[in-house]
Amino acid sequence: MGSRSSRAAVIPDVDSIRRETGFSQASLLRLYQRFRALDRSEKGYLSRMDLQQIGALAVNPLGDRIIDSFFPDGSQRVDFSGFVRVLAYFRPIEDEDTGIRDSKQPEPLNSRMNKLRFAFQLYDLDRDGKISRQEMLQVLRLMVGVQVTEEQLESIADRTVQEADEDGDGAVSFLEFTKSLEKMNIEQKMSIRILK
Ligand SMILES: [Ca+2]
Ligand SMILES: [Ca+2]
Repeated sequence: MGSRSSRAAVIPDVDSIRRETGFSQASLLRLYQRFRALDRSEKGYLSRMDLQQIGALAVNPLGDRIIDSFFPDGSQRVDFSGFVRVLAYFRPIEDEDTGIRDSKQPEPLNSRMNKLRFAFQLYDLDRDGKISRQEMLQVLRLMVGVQVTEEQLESIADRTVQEADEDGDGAVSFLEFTKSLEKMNIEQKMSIRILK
């Protein structure tokens, strides 16, 4: 047990991962330990089943969809950098992030806009850039409990789409999505503390 990764240097590509995700060395080290603990059979990657052990995802109604996003091209394994890249969207916005940023640097993954983009693609299953009434209905089905009838769900889906749909094409574009969530504290809702 003694030799088990106590230094960030053991993490493959640690510097580029840190630049891309904004996680500190210390956080990356803890995430790496978490990654290795989740990887119970020491495969060097995580499967869908490994990720299902994460409590914050298990209790999230969209947990399965979030887990899907760890496997963007249909592969069934995610390595450490892929794991951290998704988690970076959920990184709480800390005080240190509000400081002056080099304008040449890309927008951090946990910015409000990137969190919104990530949330949007959880809805937009067919990736056509719009949330259709049907896609809205599918998300509501996951989020709302069994006490709501199908008919009620359909009317909630209709109303939700109608309220956000400014150009009247019957679907919610990303821009309409961001506007409809303007008043919602997405930064907080899209923050999952994976580290205790
Ligand atoms: Ca769509
Ligand atoms: Ca629209």
